[in-house]
Amino acid sequence: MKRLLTTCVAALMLGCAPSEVLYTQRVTFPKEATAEDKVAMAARVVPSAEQLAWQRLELTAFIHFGINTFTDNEWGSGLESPELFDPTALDAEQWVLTLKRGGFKMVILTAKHHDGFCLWPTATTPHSVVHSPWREGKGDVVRELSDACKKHDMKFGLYLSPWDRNAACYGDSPAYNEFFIAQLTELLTNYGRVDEVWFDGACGEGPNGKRQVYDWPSILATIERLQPNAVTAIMGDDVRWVGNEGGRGRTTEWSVTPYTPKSYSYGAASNEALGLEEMSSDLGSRELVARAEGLYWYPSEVDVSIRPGWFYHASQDDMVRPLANLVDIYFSSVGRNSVLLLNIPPDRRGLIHEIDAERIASLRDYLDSSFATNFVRGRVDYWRANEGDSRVFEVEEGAVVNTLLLAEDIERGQRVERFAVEAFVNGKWRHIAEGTTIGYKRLLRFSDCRAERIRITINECRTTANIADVSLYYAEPLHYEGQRIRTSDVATDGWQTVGVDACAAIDGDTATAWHSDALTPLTIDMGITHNIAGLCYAPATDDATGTIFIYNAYLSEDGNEWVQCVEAGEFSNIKNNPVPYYVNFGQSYPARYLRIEPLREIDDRNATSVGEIGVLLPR
Ligand code: FUL
Repeated sequence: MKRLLTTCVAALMLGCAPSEVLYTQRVTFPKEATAEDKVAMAARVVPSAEQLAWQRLELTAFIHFGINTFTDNEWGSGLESPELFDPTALDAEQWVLTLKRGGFKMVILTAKHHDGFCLWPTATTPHSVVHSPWREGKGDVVRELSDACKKHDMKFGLYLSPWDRNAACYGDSPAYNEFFIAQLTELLTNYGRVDEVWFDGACGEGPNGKRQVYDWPSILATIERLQPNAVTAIMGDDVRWVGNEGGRGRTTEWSVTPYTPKSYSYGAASNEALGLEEMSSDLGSRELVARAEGLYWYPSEVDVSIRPGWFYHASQDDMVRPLANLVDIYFSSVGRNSVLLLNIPPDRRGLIHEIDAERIASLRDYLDSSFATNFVRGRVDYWRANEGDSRVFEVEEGAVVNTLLLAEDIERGQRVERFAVEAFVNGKWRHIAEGTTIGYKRLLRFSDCRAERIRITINECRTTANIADVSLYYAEPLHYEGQRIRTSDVATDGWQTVGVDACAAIDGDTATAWHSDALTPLTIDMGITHNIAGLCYAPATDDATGTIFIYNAYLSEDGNEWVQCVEAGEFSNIKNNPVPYYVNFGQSYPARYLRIEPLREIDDRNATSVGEIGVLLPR
């Protein structure tokens, strides 16, 4: 975490204009600054040393592991018994070695998720591994993972959920702040070096829930005191959430942005004044910079899971992302000026599942072979490029290329706003690609091309740009036919909806959806009786309005007498991660009819939508 340096740092650096002034991590505009002045200053905001080291990791891994692994939930209620936590073969070295094989440089563990269960023997609450049967209550997952990281030279980070559904003091703001800081202090004191601290912004309390006012200045000061080299993510001020959990960075991704960290006292007001949210498509254009009062180096982190859920669910073993999808995610995260934070959740044994392990190893092999040979001949940099400048690069004779890598020297700021790429083929220049921002790294894919030369033109930039890398590669095209998403174990042909016309909810296609402008129950008649052990709910993909958050579910054999199989169930993280949810009832029931009754919509709107609803059979 780099402190808020309000002062500017004069830097005399190789290749820089002698008087070039750089602003580390933050700049506040003088009152009289014009739009042009602001853009010129934007070009000189640079990362802190910690942010730069973090950016260079490129591939980092999340480990979501905890009580949810044993209850099959995505968000625990906080009422789970610690007795449930009992991995049979936990081996943190297997995690680290598997991730190393995949090329990951850091691993971030959910030391505490929203359910409040602590994976280390904390003195702050009995709700921890101490009261679990695992290693007879003497185990410590944080210790085992930090030891494995040290042994195998892997960086180590911690996720500590601010929202805590178990802590009795949550909502009593001073008491919980003290409790939270005590937990943080244990984690940052007892396990050696910590490189990233991840504070999730999620909170599902709803309008009548507990309201906690976090003491962010004290929380961030604790990290600064105990782990000054760590970056703080999401609610912290070093690393910004990209704004989705689907693996997508923006094609225009500015690390220099007026978007203010939410943990700052003035963050909410400043973002509101500019109309900014983490999800906004524009976080750094000239227009925005002109309206801002200051800027931050606040780079994007793309967090996404290798499976639909963040926690391991055996029912998702056949939904591990295929290689082609992981490669697309790599190109749309690392290749779009972001760090990829890929979640690989250990199973109930406490091991990374064989399928996930194989998948990340093949990702590594694919990336290694794709980026093994750079076909640009001679110098591969382009220093001091001004607006409108072009430079030609020679390509190895006979090489077929389809991937371009560009990188700015971000130690001198992020400057390029628009560029074009041409290839000289058969005696003619051909336009092959174009883009907006570059930043730390930009990867562009284009059709196979036997270029003799390529020409890079910087069409627009904030000031003289410094391109540190221009490389060309050949990456084997992969065919991705889309992941098969199973939403029902029973074929839905012949099903009907009762009372409402909602065939889009049972047509076997998650891309079509049924929408209602009220909290409307949906009843399905499956035509014949099956033994039903669970349900699947896929949210609408065309419009999130109406996505169910809390619901009841009922089954019936005859459509008159109903058994309630879920009471106030929760599709926990569906707002951030709108994927199909699979709910096991814990027992099976003979039923011909299924009814889902929405109780709360994700944003408390009076609406319901269903992309697809299906049933699960006993396994
Ligand atoms: C979200 C959480 O609610 C999910 O459970 C997960 O931890 C993800 C990384 O962040 O906001």
